[in-house]
Amino acid sequence: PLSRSLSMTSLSGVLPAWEEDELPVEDLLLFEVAWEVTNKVGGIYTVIQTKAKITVDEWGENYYMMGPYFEHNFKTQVEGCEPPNPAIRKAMDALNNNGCQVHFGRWLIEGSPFVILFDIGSAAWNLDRWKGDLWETCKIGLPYHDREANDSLILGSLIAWFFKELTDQLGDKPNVIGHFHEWQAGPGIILSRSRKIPMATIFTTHATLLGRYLCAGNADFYNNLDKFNIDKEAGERQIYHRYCLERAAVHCAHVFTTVSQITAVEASHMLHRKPDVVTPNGLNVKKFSAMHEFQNLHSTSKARIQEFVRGHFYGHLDFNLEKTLFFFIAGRYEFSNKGADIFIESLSRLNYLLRVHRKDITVVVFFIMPAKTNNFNVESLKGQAVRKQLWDTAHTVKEKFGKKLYDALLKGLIPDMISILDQDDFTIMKRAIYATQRHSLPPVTTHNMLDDSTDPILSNIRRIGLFNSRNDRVKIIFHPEFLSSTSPLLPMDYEDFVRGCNLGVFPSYYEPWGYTPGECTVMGIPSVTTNLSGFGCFMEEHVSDPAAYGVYIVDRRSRSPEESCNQLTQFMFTFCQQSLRQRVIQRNRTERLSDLLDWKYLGRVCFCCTTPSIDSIQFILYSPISQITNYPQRALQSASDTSREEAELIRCNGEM
Ligand code: 1S3
Repeated sequence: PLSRSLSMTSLSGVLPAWEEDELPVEDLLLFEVAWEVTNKVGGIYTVIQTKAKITVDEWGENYYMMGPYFEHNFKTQVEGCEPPNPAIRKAMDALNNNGCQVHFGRWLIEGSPFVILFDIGSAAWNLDRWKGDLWETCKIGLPYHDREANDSLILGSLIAWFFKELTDQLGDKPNVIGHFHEWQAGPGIILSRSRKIPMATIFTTHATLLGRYLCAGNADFYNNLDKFNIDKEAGERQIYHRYCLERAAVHCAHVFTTVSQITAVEASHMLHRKPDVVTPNGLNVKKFSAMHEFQNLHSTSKARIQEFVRGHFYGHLDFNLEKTLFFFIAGRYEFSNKGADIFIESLSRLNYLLRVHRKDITVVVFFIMPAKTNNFNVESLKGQAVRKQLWDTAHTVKEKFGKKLYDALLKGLIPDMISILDQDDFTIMKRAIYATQRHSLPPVTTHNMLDDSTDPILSNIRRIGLFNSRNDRVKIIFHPEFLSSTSPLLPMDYEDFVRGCNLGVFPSYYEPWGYTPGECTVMGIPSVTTNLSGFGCFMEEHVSDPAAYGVYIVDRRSRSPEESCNQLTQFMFTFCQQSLRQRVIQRNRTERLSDLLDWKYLGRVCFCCTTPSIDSIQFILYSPISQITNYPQRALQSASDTSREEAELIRCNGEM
């Protein structure tokens, strides 16, 4: 199963051209190293987690993921077991016998990949010595106060040690590939290469440190890529040592990859190496047997969001929920990098447009970005309690009403509907209604914020004055915590929540790829992205009219922030004017794009294998899309396949 056909010709200047049919690779071992293996921090977790299934399908027991061990993560996500490969067992034993704990198991996600997890704490006593080794090797010094950098050195030292033990075990033909992600995995590749461990290495960057910092600092980044004095910029931001780790890792790798063309250009300037190949991020796309099933799921999830909104706006529920659209932004809380700044500004303009044009549409906008909080606030919890109480009251009265009506019908009478209720029923209903009175506006945030007065989202909401007042057509709910199905407030996981929304809005300025709009797409939910995000550029390249498929791309590259804001406002205002029917058709179109993002295509691996050693290098590559046969792009010739859309629409009845 590990023999594959190759059909690649030439790829880039540094890579060889080849044309072979079968490769004898049964004993080839692939190790994927990332800080986010079993440990969710950001987008890299999504990459490795969604890719696991197809990688395991292809590599079977020759594929292993490596990362840091955290007791809680291990207990909740991993099933411990014995490594099937004796060489791996021996390499682990060598570390364990020297007081550094290494754990093995299957990660309980789709594909159940093997994971090898290294306990940083158990090896921390080596830190000073390993810092010395790093300095001797490449003259990079790590300050004592940077915990993240120190931890990455401990992880990297353990991993390089493991690879040394493993390749010693494997003898003449080690056949080992290490694929390292992001700067935190950098020390592992630097040390493995400097110790001349016979293995092939790949380094993938998902963002550059300097790119992220410079963009967050409001630099005109993309117009000045070639002008930055990068050493100086890194030094001024006190990340010089991290930047050195990142740059060294990039230059040590046999193959350097990144996730989008825009980040490839950035890396050429910020890290001084042009990536050998761009590997766009995919998703594990689930197809339903019934075409319209995702529309039904939208309907069910939307009803759950509506329930939450009923509670949150109790006493102020003077807008029609059937004419309410749900928009959201979600992700790592990087205010301007993720475009929350222009989103808030555009919401203010959208509110104005909806009011002056007297539209009866209301837009409820969710901000799902984790910030420091001190739990849910009382007002939000009370809202859900009040809603529940009203529901219980209605239910009690309904039961009594139904029973009396039934008795009357049995006697052949049609009773006077009002007289069927007695005084007690009216009393409990009045008390329930009185309980819904409130003297404050529905809260903007669902939690007690620790930095309430300086928080950028709240500060900007205060500036534009969108406080959920009755006249506002745009209402705001800031949920500063990732969603969870066990939450007492909004008990939905992220996927269900996305399915229930109408539009995801991600107007990022700095976004090497950007999974959020892609996740919307595969669930058939339209979204806004930008031409500065890897995803947005990918869609522009592969779909002739992305907006027709519900992918709106804001131009943040050649327009001023003011112009981008206006464009975003127009996208949202136009979206608000769509009829229910148009939204259903658009969702069908959006969902049709999902194949483009499937790892089934994007994860196809081709490789050229020679006897591995430092001198004769193995290359492992994802196919560039242009070389994948049957890439579904060809199915997207026309956005106006009306007969098919009509048929799909007929199958989707009910409120959407
Ligand atoms: C990074 O995570 P982020 O949200 O910090 O890696 C992701 C996976 O490649 C990518 O989608 C995202 O744009 C990057 O920023």
